[in-house]
Amino acid sequence: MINQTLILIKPDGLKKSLTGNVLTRLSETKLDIVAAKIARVSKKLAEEHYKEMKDKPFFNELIKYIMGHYHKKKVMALVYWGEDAIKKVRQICGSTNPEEADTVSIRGQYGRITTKGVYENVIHASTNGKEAEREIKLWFQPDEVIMDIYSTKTAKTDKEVWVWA
Ligand code: 3AN
Repeated sequence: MINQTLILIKPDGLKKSLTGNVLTRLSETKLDIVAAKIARVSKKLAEEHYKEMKDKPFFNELIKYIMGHYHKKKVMALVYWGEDAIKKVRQICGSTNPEEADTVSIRGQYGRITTKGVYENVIHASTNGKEAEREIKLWFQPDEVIMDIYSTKTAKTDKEVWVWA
């Protein structure tokens, strides 16, 4: 089944200069990159992204971590598209807990658990199709994705836009 998935190279991955390593590992999937950007993560975006984890004891630390309080204040966000994209990417990422992840997976190779108990696992990848849609729509606007992966509509706004001077 063809599908798409949101990937985030998290602040610890950027701080450790792992972007190239992670993208090289992901290229093993032979999937297509259809969107990519470097983004600052606001509290609002972080809380929306991790809204399912709201009741977890580590939620506040998780929000600080993804916002880059402990590393660089940026993430790299990408959308990968192709046959079984969600499954293939999750497989290369490895389990959530870096200590339990397959040692040759991205999280197994590069992740760690901090003394505060936060999993710094370098990469995020969508869990399933529903989550992928929610996350991709949260992180990207339609014109930032080079394929028509979800239906779109035109809307009138009176929003001020930021343009080059
Ligand atoms: P995944 O990212 O593998 O889909 P989720 O969605 O269960 O995992 O968790 C989201 C994030 O929350 C993880 N990437 C990790 O950073 C953090 N996390 C999950 N479980 C724990 C835990 N038991 N202790 C600390 N941090 C956790």
